[in-house]
Amino acid sequence: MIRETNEWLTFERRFQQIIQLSNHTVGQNRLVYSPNWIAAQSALIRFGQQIGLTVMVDNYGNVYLDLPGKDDQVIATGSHMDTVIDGGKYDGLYGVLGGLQAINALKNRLGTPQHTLRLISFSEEEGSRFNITFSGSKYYALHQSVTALTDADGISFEQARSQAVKQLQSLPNVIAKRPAIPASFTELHIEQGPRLITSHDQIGLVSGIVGQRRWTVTVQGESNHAGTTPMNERHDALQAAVTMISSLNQHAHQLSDNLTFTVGQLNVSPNTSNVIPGTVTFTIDARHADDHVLDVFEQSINTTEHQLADSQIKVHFKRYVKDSPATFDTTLLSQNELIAQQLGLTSRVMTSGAGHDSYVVNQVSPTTMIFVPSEGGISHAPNEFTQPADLKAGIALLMASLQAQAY
Ligand code: HGY
Ligand code: MN
Ligand code: MN
Ligand code: MN
Repeated sequence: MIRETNEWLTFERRFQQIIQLSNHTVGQNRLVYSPNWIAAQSALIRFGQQIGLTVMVDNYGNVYLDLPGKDDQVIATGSHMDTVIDGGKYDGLYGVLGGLQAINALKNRLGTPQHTLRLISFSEEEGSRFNITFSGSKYYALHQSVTALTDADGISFEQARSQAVKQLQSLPNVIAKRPAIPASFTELHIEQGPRLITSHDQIGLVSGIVGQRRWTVTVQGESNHAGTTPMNERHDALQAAVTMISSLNQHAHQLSDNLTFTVGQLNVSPNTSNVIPGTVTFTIDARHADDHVLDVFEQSINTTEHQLADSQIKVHFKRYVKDSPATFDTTLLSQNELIAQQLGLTSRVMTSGAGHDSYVVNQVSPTTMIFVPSEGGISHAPNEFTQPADLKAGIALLMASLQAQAY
């Protein structure tokens, strides 16, 4: 287990340092390539160099900290550094600093491993600044690049990326490089849901991830005067959006209890109290373990436009995420199940309702995830919290799993 000595205090110190760097109005705010994000990745590079790891940064700002082994096979762990807006403290960051802690502890106890141990801090996972998810792990694992995208302020992905990467790659003793894919990848992450707390298990061993699709929807009506336009002569984009959203919500419930349907973002234009909204844009996030259910739901999205009473209202859907359900490596999972028992940790096998970089790395390398409980099942919110004892248990299991693979 992680000793109560300065090792744990070091983890907490590193954790607090990065949390301080990223506090927003109420929660964490480390949008990819933002100053907070650059400061956090720079702090991680410093932490890695302080313990003698070699540091690589690739052209998307993924940070790689290596403990070189006797041969060049790589056993990797890691997670992501970006957050949602006003997010929690643990989503992503726990897996990055927990992975560093595990590698640091193994180095202290066992010295040079047979295989290289790598910590990866992926640049972006959430899709909370640009309309794309997993851009960092897709660049590393799939060699995929991002096409032209701009954020809400009109800043291009390319401009934000090149400026931020230039800063990181110009730090002392940083090698500008995208290393090869690993022989295995294990991501330590909070569950972000209520199941471990409900079942009173300390550890979640993740067998796979549900399918996920995201759309941006544009509803085009006609702006007009709020006081002089008769109710039967309006083309109110917001009323149309509300009608569509509530009928889609109803349809999602009818299709399956396990189909999650979320409208997280909604913008009204011109967003003025005495003007009938002319344009409304909103997002849809839909997830389910069965791609067929998502297909049926997607068909219903396309038909809601025709259900609108006002034919003058135009609706445009643009899907920007379509990820099918994924199954993780069973050998790594069974190995972790055994190790958890040996460590006296209670565990359960489960799927993930949240997306993760592991979804991408799993396409090229044997991958598994280790979950720890989220108090109250809360995540993507400032009161996201995990008990220190649970944080330690997750790191101890990760450490033993990496030791079994790399030494
Ligand atoms: O949205 C998700 O599922 C993840 O937290 N990015
Ligand atoms: Mn995450
Ligand atoms: Mn997240
Ligand atoms: Mn993730």
